Amino acid sequence: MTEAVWEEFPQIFKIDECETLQSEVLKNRTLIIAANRAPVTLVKNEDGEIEFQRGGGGLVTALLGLARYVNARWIGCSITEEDRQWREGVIPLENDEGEILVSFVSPDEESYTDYYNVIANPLLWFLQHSMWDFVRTPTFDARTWKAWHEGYVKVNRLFAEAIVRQIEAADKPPLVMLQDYHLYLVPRFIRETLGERKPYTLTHFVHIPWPGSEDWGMVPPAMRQAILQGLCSNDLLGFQTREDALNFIRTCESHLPDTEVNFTKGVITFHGHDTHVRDFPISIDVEALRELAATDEVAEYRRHFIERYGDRKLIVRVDRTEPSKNIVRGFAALNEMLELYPEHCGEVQFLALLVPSRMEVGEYQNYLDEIMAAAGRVNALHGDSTWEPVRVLVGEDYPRAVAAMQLYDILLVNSIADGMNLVAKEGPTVNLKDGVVILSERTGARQQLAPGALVISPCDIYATAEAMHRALIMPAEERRKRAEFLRRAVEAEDISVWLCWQLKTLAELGL
Ligand code: GDG
Repeated sequence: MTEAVWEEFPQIFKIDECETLQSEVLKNRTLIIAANRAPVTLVKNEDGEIEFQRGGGGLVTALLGLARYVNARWIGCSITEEDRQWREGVIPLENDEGEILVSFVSPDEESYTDYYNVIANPLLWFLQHSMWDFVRTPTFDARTWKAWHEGYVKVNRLFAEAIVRQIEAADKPPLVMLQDYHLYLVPRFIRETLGERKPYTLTHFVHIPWPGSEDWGMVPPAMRQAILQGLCSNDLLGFQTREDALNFIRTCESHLPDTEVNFTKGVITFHGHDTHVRDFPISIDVEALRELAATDEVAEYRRHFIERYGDRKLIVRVDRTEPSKNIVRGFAALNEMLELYPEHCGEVQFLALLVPSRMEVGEYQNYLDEIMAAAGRVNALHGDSTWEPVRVLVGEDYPRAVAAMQLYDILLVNSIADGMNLVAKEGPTVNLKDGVVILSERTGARQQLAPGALVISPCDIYATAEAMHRALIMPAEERRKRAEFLRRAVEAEDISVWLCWQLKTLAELGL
């Protein structure tokens, strides 16, 4: 690592510059956000009335923040009966800063299952996270094609119809901000319906990796081309990293006939329409996270962890129970580290905080079983009556996860593939111990954080074990410098920067 790493971080956008951008770009616009998930969770109270809770997370906070400047609507897909009943309503923003209209598209249950549980997850998710095993998966059988036409295409059409209605009703040219891999076909359906009849701008941000064109070559041409044509109907298309953006352009060059691509300018021209392709690395709401980290609830968990694990060095991971997060190899790396360096036996504690995820998908149920078995193996091989090297805590508890992130000596992020990985940004933001981050080179976060982290290749269990050992014996000064780099890198580009880059790009391109 060179000294250049420790240079000052330029603050990319000042807060007031960001606010000016938001109000300037949005002042003559209507804003329409569309994402699979709405920014609210609806629950029935004791009187049978539906109440809402605003969703957490930086993305919701940042996008809802835009509603301060503009008439805004968020369209999501109904998931529960309460969503279906509610259909549409106004959500007030925090601190009385306006409101946002939230509405749902409501596919029938079977269409939703086909769209979400057959095509989006696992098919697209698995493809984009390099999780296919080509000898056995994927298979595109009659069931898959039915799910495509009667699920994915149908739900994308429902979203497009809902957005078109809003564009038609708008008194100012709408800016439509589409989110993620659930909605790849929506932009094309919108353009096919509206043509040039009304002015509007379509942007789309893809939160997950975009693999190389060879991987897309395994998707049947009709499906592949529908996805690429869909995305090439956007005006501005954002990815997490430069490599994802370049991979997308390459995929269009290889698989979308009649396309012109310009790698230098980041422009794809398809049937006379220009799509500008950029990377906008997503981030976290630093201030909100630090506020949460300072609460009594988090402090209580912190006390509990300190009491329970005493002076042991903590290796922490925080993930959904998601195969792409590579949890099993993480335990294998701990096992290898304890075999190579037995002096750490009894001195370290691996704490895995896992949030159950997509349990209705078979692969995910099996993966949770594999995780528990792998943890049990390490404990059986190395543990004794006084020390259990791995503790797995399964459950949804964000304050508990934040407390663990405050206390790690090592944060392990070893994903096989990850669009960004927000845990890699949250950890250094709240950590109190100059902890070391071991970071997979296949996370989007490595684009910004690599110089401060110990970067590993996710399948290389030996390198991961060596990185754990290196972190455990690292001199305090190096730990401090690395932790400071990571902290400042995240502070300099938090979630508001993600949003401002997109708005600035729209302004510069005159979109
Ligand atoms: C997708 C992409 C991309 C942790 N425990 C709980 C909880 N968390 C928080 C984490 C973090 C978030 O959930 C998970 O975000 P990640 O980025 O790590 O991973 P994905 O869920 O796969 O997110 C990813 C992201 O989208 C944004 O674009 O970075 O690459 O895969 O903030 O701390 N949240 C709640 N309860 C918990 O117990 N609610």
